[in-house]
Amino acid sequence: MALDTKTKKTEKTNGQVNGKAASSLFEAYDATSGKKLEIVDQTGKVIHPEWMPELDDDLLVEGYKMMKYARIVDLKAVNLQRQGKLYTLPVNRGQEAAAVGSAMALRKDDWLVPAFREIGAYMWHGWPVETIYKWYLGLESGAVMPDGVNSLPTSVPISSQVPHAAGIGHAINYRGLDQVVLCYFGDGGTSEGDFSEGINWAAVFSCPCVFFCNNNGYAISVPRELQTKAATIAQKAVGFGLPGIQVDGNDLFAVYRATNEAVDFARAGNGPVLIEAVTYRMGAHTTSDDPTKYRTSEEEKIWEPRDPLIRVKRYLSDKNLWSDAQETAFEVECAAKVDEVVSHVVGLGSNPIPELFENQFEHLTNSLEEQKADLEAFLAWQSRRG
Ligand SMILES: Cc1ncc(C[n+]2csc(CCOP(=O)(O)OP(=O)(O)O)c2C)c(N)n1
Ligand SMILES: [Mg+2]
Repeated sequence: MALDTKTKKTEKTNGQVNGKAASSLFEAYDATSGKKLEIVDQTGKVIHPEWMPELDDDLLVEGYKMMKYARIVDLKAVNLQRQGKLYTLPVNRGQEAAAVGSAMALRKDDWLVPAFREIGAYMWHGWPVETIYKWYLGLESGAVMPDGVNSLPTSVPISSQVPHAAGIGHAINYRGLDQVVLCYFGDGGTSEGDFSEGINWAAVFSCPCVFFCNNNGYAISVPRELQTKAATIAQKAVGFGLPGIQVDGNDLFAVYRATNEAVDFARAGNGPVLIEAVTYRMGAHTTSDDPTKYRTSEEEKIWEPRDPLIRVKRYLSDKNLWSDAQETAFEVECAAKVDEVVSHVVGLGSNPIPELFENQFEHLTNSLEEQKADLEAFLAWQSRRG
């Protein structure tokens, strides 16, 4: 790895910027401390005012609205799938604070590198709902980066996006740009080789990457405790030589505070940070999964009152920034927007065959040519059969 990268504007020394500690937060919540950053509790009360981020009221309301909108988009998608109108899709419910709170820390020109359970982050960063539903329909157009949105599409092969994020970070350094990459993956994803290879590369070359683990307790049916012997996912940062922090992933404020700090740290040229957001997948893994086979309803009930939307709403209501009447009106507005999208996306059909194959390589390989011919023959046979 003898590549030379153009160094950025700040001097770098082991987690410090120009000789000063880069972040007192990362020191106070060091990955080995066993501490988890929590700022606002379930009742909407600020329990750690010293870490309360400076969040403009309007921005906070926008963040809450995005969480709510993402929830509505997700629930609608699950309903449509149950009616056979969309294909298998990952259920997002419960992870809205982790998705939105983290994406809120990005600038518009920063890069988003998602896994597949971050609807709120997609939407905050500029992906239209329409594209998200197209992806759930299996359409290639659902994976095309919208103009002006710096984001890779959904990545289903677990953690395969982590080296991509490192690569984007490397390119940012090489070109001397001022951007940051926010890369998501799950707790299960931290067992993959790509996770280690990507983070190691980013660490060695001080790539401006924030690695964000949505620890939702499970990798399909495998509980987090069986996934790794590490006490926390955040601790894994130590071996790579970078700051790691565990946060309450259902606390929008904690997620935003930590990600914002990590983004600043990375942008200043200090290299990557690993954030572990402890959350819970309230729904099934995907619409093809049955969680009753591997977890108890008692456990699900424990997480119900920890729903990330509840505490932001309580916080906002206590400050008279949001009311039940506004909530109802907003729900109606979102439902209408989603219905409008659904009315022209659902029923678009499946991929035209050329699109399915031609987006892969400039020239099709021999085996892809054969597969394409086989598929065309099969479809012709199917239509003759009626
Ligand atoms: C390389 C690879 N192996 C296996 C799978 C099948 N698979 C899909 S999701 C998943 C679990 C992922 O768990 P986690 O990383 O915790 O993310 P979560 O689904 O909980 O958001 C697995 C094993 C896959 N998509 N890619
Ligand atoms: Mg998981």
